[in-house]
Formats: sequence, C-alpha cells, structure tokens
Amino acid sequence: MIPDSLTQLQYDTIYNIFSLVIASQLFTSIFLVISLPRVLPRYRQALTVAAIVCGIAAYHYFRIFNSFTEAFVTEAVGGRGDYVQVAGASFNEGYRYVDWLLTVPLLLLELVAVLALARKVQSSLLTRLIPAAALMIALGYPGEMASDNLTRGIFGLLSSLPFAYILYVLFVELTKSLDRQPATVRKTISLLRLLLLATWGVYPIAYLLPGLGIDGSDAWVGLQIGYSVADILAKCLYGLIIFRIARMKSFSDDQAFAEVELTLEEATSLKQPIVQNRRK
Ligand SMILES: *C/C=C(C)/C=C/C=C(C)/C=C/C1=C(C)CCCC1(C)C
Repeated sequence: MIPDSLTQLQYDTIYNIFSLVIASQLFTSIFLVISLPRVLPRYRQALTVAAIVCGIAAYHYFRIFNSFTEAFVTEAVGGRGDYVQVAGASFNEGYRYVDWLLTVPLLLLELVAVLALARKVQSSLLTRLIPAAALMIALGYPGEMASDNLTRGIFGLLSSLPFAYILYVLFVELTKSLDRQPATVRKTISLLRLLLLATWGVYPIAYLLPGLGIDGSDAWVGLQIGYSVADILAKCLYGLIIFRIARMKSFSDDQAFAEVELTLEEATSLKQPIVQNRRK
C-alpha cells in the first residue's frame, strides 16, 4: 500500500507530523517521570507505565522517521519536487505494529493500575484485556503488510473481534468496579474511557482508507496522519489524564499529602469528601 511517489506537500506533511509525534511522546514521557513524587506511592506504577508507553512510542517514531527519510528521495534542486521511493529501500510500516504490540497492553495496564482495585478484580481484568489487545494487534499486522484489499479486509475484520471484546470489558465489566471510586474520580475515569474509545476508533478507520478507492498516495498520507494524531491523543493526552486521576486520588486518600501539595483553600475544600471516604 506504500505509494511509489509523494508530492512535495505530502512529503513535508508526513515529515512534520512524525516530528511532532516524537516531540510529544518524548516530553510527555519526561514530564511523567519528573512528576512521580507528586502522587502517592501506590499510584506511581500507573505513571511509570504511562511514561514507558510514551518512551517506547518516541523510540519507534525515531525509527519510523528515519525509515521514511531513507525511503523517499527527490532529485529536484533544493528539494522542490516529487519524492520517489529509492531502489533498495522501503518504508517500514511494521514498526507501528511492534510499537502497538508493546504499548497497547501497557495502556490498558495503566488504566487498571490507576484504579487501585482489589488484587483479584485487577488480575481478572488484566488477564482478559492484555491477551485480547495483543491478539488485536497481531491480527492487524498481516492485513497492514498485505498488498491486496481482500487480505487487508479479512485481517481487519478478524482484528476487530478482540477490539470489540476489549470495549465490552471496559464499558460493561469495568463499570461494576467504578462505584467504589471517589465521585470526582469517577467522572474523570468515564472521560478517560471515552477518550480511549474516540482515539482507538481512529485506527480501524485509518486502516480502512486504502481500501476505500481514494487515490493511492492520498489514502496513505491520510493513514499516516490518522495513526500519528491518534498516537498523540491515545498515549500523551491519555497519560496526562492518568496523572490527573492519580493526583485526585492521592489527595482524597491522604489529607496531609493534599495539604502539602495544594493551596490551603484547595485542601480545605477537599476535606468533606475525604472524611466520607475514610469512613467507608
Ligand atoms: C498507541 C497505540 C494504540 C492505542 C493503538 C491502537 C490500535 C488499534 C485499536 C488498532 C485496531 C485495528 C482494528 C480494530 C482493525 C484493523 C486493524 C487495526 C490493528 C488497525
């Protein structure tokens, strides 16, 4: 599905988007590591995993970026002209799948870890979510690498089955554990879940583009933009919301910590829900 040539505009757009993804992933990762002391120890695992996810993605985007600049070249003076694939080099679309195979299960781990559920509930969720996530990515890979639309369609469909199962676990099973979370946290978790749905939903749509009869290189550029923007939202923004949840839970668990971290006014306004939580 990789086109033989790209216009100057298409090349520049992809080049700049990849660069944006590297900066976003790298610095979100650093921010999350620096922010570890700003939550209670019991929530640090979730933040560590979030930082690792962004770090892994930053690494893979370096590789993707290099693969892209090696695969497409122009002969035009000053680089103003079409870019064509060099003989002997090709853009490696597979890097994304290596990245997702690691990061998608970790994103689900992040979510479950920040909830700090009872150990049994936690492991029951994870033993279902993690294999389903790995299966979803593994089944998508042969479709993405295939050069015909039929193979692409079949594996896309197969990969959608574990995807549907993940959504079922998150929106039906997980809901049962939410009523034990503090009220403010519950709202943020629902928001996070919607973000997950909205951003993860972009991947299968971008995957479909080459099959929709759009001109080859336009569809491919659309797919790269779709995956890249979704990666920023599903990893960076998601990680930052996890951080916010961990902060809120830290404050509601420990008044002394809230008093150190917040202004006096903010800490006092928290007192009510904290007392209620302690009683439970
Ligand atoms: C950070 C990367 C993330 C969150 C990647 C998520 C990827 C998906 C949800 C991919 C799903 C796919 C389907 C449901 C069908 C077509 C093939 C895939 C792999 C694109």
